[in-house]
Amino acid sequence: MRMMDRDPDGRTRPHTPDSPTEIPQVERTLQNPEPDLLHRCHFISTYSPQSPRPKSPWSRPDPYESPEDQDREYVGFATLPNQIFRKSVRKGFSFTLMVAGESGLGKSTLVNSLFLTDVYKDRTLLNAEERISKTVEITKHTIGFEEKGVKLKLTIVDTPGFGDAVNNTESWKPVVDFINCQFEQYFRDESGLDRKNIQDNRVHCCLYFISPYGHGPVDVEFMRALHKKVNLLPVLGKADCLTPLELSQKKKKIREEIERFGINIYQFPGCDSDEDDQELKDSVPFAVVASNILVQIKGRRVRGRAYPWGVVEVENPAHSDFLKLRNMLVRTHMQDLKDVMQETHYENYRSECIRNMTRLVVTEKKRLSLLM
Ligand SMILES: Nc1nc2c(ncn2[C@@H]2O[C@H](COP(=O)(O)OP(=O)(O)OP(=O)(O)O)[C@@H](O)[C@H]2O)c(=O)[nH]1
Ligand SMILES: [Mg+2]
Repeated sequence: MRMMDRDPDGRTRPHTPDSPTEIPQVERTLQNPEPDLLHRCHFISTYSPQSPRPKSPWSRPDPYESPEDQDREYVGFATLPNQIFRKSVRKGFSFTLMVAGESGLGKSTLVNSLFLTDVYKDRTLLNAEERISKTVEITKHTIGFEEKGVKLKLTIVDTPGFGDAVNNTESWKPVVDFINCQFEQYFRDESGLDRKNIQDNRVHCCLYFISPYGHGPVDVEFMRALHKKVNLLPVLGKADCLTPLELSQKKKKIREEIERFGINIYQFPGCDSDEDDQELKDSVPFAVVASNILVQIKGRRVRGRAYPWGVVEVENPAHSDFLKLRNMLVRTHMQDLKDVMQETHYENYRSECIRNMTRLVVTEKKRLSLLM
């Protein structure tokens, strides 16, 4: 194996395993093509649909390429991140996203919009509008994506919305049970003999939908039941129902209540700069608009909601925080969400399990010693 690269002037420097061309620039090419749901409408829009090209965190893949490095001698461990990168790409990535909240707030529609695919395409329903129907039980859909050679296995956990029953207390219970069940399964598997083929279905993030028309004690109760078990991100569904002023007032009120009721939502650890981080924090709860319909505006096809007075474009930052949410989930914080799940939520579950098991063993020992 060649370990050293030779510069044109003959000096050697540590071999960098990846060439820049191998580094994926995340640019979407769909494996699952868009369902052709074209609705023809013509409205004026100044918005350009091109979202900025995703930035690679590996913008300098060769850590020894700068001219000032050429005169120095190195051992070569600055290539370690590249080695991890190569291994991760080979293995592929997985992510499990859950949606929860009141019924009819657009949870199922949003997950379809987020990943530019039809999560529910296996359903045999009549037309595009009916493709997503009311969610009546917790469902899991797994989709495989590939972008620029990077594989992602995405699992969507859709939960039935609450609010239809007369009594909505403990509506969070099935959702919490589901999260616990995944932890339990993982705990059992990782304590077993065959740890190579563990199916990891633990939930990395839960988008909790809050109604634009008003929120109440059930939302607080629901979020408090979830916040110590999962990375909780509140979102304001159907944000097109609010004016910009109403929206900012509503967001402020929700942030205050989250603080007042001691709800621990997912904390952004900081990404490219603290400014980005602050912007994300100020956007909570993300105000989202979702649609499964493609609308034609001045020759462009965009995901949107067509009203008699105009079109709400899902991916237009002036219309909703949809892009901010998706960028955060996919481009900037996916790995952190996974780390926090593993290091905080799962670790809490695991230590609680071990404490309970130890307690049981001690009690049993005491009981046996009394019998003797
Ligand atoms: N105005 C508006 N309507 C939306 C939006 N997103 C979805 N809808 C509509 O709201 C209705 C309910 O959407 P769903 O995605 O089924 O809602 P849900 O939260 O999954 O509902 P449950 O499965 O009953 O919990 C559908 O008619 C959608 O077209 C949105 O952002 N704005
Ligand atoms: Mg649904």
